[in-house]
Amino acid sequence: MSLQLYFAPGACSFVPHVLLEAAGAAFEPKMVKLHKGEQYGEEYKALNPKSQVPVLVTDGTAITQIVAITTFIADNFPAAHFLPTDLLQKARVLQTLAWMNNSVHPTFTHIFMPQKFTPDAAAQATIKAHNVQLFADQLREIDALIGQAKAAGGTYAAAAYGHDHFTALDAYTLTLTRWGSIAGIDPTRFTHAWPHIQTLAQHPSIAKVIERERLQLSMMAPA
Ligand SMILES: N[C@@H](CCC(=O)N[C@@H](CS)C(=O)NCC(=O)O)C(=O)O
Repeated sequence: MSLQLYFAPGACSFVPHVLLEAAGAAFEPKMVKLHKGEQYGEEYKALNPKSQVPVLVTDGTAITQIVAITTFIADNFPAAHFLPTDLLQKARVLQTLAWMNNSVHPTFTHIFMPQKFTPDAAAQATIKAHNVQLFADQLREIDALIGQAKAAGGTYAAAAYGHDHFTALDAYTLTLTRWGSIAGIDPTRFTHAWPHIQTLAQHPSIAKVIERERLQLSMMAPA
């Protein structure tokens, strides 16, 4: 199986990027420069007409959407235990992954790209400020999930659902909490998620992706 992952540094594509490394998959990382608008070029739009990363190309066929891509990776690399085999546990991991992707992630889009939602500059400032509050609440929910996983004696987020393995939930927690720091939400206030992310960043496969994407875990200026 040939695999190419189209990713942008620091974007949500970090989630499948880390899963592929953690699975030990042979894949070709293909960087897309979102700040240069490469996603709007005809070549990229032939791959993903929605002009977004990530895209996983497998044997010439493109798959989009994090939930679909990470499920595909989990199914192809079962030894990595990225999804539980128990159907109830699997549904609960997917319910939280879907929430991160369809609710938490778009909140940040309202902060980072308010111009997508209105051309009015004053309204953009209102949208941004409102969504910073929403995002902080959502990050608190994620923090509580990690707290639940740890209280259950687990190491990884999905331990909250009885599946103590590294999953897309951990990778997304890192990405969303890091994005919070871009929005001025201090990640150190998340007493479960912040230490969790720092530990994750030490794992060789995750460290490799952090290095390839040249990421800092927190974008807050040191106090
Ligand atoms: N629901 C989509 C979200 C993808 C998405 O929002 N990608 C962003 C980066 S995090 C993007 O490519 N944005 C480029 C743009 O909007 O121009 C997924 O799961 O793949």
